[in-house]
Amino acid sequence: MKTAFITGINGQDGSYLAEHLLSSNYKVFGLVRRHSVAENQNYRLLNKDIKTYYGDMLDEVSLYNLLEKIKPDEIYNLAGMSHVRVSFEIPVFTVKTNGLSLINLLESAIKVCPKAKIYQASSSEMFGNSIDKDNYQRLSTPMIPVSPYGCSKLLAFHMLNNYRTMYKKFYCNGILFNHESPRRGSNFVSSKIIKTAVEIKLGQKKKLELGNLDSYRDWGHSKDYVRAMHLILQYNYPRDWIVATGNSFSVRDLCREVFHQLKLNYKDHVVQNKKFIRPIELNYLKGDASEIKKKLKWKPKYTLNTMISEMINHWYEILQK
Ligand code: G4F
Repeated sequence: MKTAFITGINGQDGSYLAEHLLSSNYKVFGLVRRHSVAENQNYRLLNKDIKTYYGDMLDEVSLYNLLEKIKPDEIYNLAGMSHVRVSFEIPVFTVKTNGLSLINLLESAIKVCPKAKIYQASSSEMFGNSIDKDNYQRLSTPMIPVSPYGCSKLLAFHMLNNYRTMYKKFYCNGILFNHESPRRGSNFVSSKIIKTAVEIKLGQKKKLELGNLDSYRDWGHSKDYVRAMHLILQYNYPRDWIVATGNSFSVRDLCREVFHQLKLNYKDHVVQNKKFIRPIELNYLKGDASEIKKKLKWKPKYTLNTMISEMINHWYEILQK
């Protein structure tokens, strides 16, 4: 029985990954930060076999002690400050939490569980507005981030690669494009649009306020992407991978589809509010995931439309109550 340690286990990806690994016969441990509202601590962790410990990516002592106690075979580093717009307001915290803290994890792992494989949650935000001539981003596309969040992730990306080479370790970056689900926080655009559209349908709200409607994203489903994380650590050798659907839609397209599924017209309800416009925008993301599809036989099960309907049903259930 293999043992996995997941940082950020109570997040969207961490919780799905924990369930996926349990179903693959792993023992699963996770790191959680203390939350002042006890009910919010583990609310995404539905399986009682998941064992969690308090800790913090910025507290190297907690990481060291936990890794020494658990001695995991695989570490998935999913913890972090994941909101791009918020990163403009708390840049130092973002860089410390997402970038510098990885060094705490790597240094501890090398000392107390030197054989552990490590997966690092890297992000398509690292590309910034770089785009290849064929409109895709891939491993060779220049990484020139346009947000503190993107910079923090790029620092971690390079750190992990350095440690992999220096110490000859099985450490891998998964460069994941946007991925959503019913467990997505409602301040990310997919959840915000779907939740508010359902509130409008139920007569609880009239308007949906958004920022830029003309940015494009490659949206997949978190459940599909956590399967990719696991496969990445099972490959013959350590390397970096792109995980994406290869399709790109604008925020406006997403609004159109969500409201259409609810038999509404987005034009009647969506208004722009400058508050949600970012100081710099990443305009277009479309990932070339051909390598992971070919070499790891990974394939998404969800389409954008099936994901939207699952999220609509989720918010209906909550909001009707
Ligand atoms: O849903 P978003 O906040 O996601 P964003 O910024 O693309 O970041 C997500 O994906 C990254 C991978 O590329 C991850 F690394 C990161 O952790 C996160 O998961 O915004 C998507 C788009 C942006 O262009 C934004 O400007 O939606 C636009 N948008 C328009 N109105 C809005 C809003 N975004 C949010 N959150 N809220 C709005 O009202």
